[in-house]
Amino acid sequence: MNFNLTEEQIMIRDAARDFAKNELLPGVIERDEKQQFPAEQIKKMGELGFLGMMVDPKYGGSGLDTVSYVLAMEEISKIDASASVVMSVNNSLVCWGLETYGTEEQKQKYLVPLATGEIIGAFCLSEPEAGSDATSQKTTAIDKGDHYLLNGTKNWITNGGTASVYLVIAQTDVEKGHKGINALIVEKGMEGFAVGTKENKLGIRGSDTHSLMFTDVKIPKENRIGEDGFGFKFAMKTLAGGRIGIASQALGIASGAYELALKYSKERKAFGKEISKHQAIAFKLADMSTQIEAARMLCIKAAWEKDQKINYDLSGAMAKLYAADMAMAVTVEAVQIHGGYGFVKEYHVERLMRDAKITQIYEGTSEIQKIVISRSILQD
Ligand code: COS
Repeated sequence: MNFNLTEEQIMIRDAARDFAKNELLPGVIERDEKQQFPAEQIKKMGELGFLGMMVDPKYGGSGLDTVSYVLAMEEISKIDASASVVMSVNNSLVCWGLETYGTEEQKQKYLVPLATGEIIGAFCLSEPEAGSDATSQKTTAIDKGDHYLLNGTKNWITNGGTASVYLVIAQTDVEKGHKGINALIVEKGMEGFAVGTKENKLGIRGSDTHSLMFTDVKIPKENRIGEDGFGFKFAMKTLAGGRIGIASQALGIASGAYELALKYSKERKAFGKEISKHQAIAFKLADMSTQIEAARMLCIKAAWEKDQKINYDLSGAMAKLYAADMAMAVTVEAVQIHGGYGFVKEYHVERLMRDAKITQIYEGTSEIQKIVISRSILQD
């Protein structure tokens, strides 16, 4: 067993750290307040290869491993989780899904501009009445011979307004249940496709979350991913990797808040000494750093398994469950260590606390991760 990172992995982590400090930190509070999408910053992330990190260079990607992706996601998320969710969705869900299951034509047409960050993508599974219960899709894609006719609504779609390409999960044959679901590539601007108003959110407020409405949108058959009826498996496979990305986001949110709390605790004095010298605070920091390290190990293990082509459904779910719950707890403690300052925006930790909450909800709630984990450990 080797816990050392490679030189390349260290280089990627440091590049992401520098980028986050230099490019994402300025204006992060304002973007959160104004719900402003970090458009310029995302463009630069694309130029640096952060939006197609694991994609083969022949399709415009950086050709890196998943461990490097986890390291970069942690660094970006320490500073700006609104930017890191764009990175996670584009890498783990959209690029990975297309590269793994797309046709050569789909890869040339969609994956190349997505991996280079020329455009960004969105993954559309959740609906007003189907989030956790993902087989209950109400959006329909009726087979019309050479095309599908897409109708329905998708909810809470990250990159909903800014994406150019959308991977949409829809029901073609109700009688076949989950085996009658398809994944379709939808382009912005297709007739009958409308983007709803932007959601006003508790956290990750810089990210661009919308409902999407489809009314008789004609999707050519060549835009279906995989065989007829593969859509649900596609969603499950894709989300399994997505969970490693969101686990790393939660890890970064927690470690960002912890680093701020650690620094503050060494500066702030109370009762004649730095608060870090009071055991009540020192023990909080001890717990926080231990939990962060445990989450980091789970994230890296899941990433390593993915790189080794070992099934990572279980390790990814464990990483996401633990990291998300940990991020919520650690960010609350980071606010507590900051006292009154923690409650005001300038100190960043209140934002990180708000950002942490979504990691327990999207790409499978903590409860869904427990279903995945318990089914896996209980199967014969
Ligand atoms: N990889 C491949 N196939 C998978 C899979 C995975 N990780 N997980 C499930 N499947 C397959 C099953 O094997 C089954 O196919 P077969 O009937 O051919 O065996 C099919 O998918 C249906 O699975 P299952 O019967 O387990 O479905 P359930 O309705 O019980 O739901 C959960 C399973 C809860 C795991 C699934 O609905 C889920 O992940 N929900 C959360 C979705 C989510 O993350 N939503 C957030 C929206 S994205 S922000």
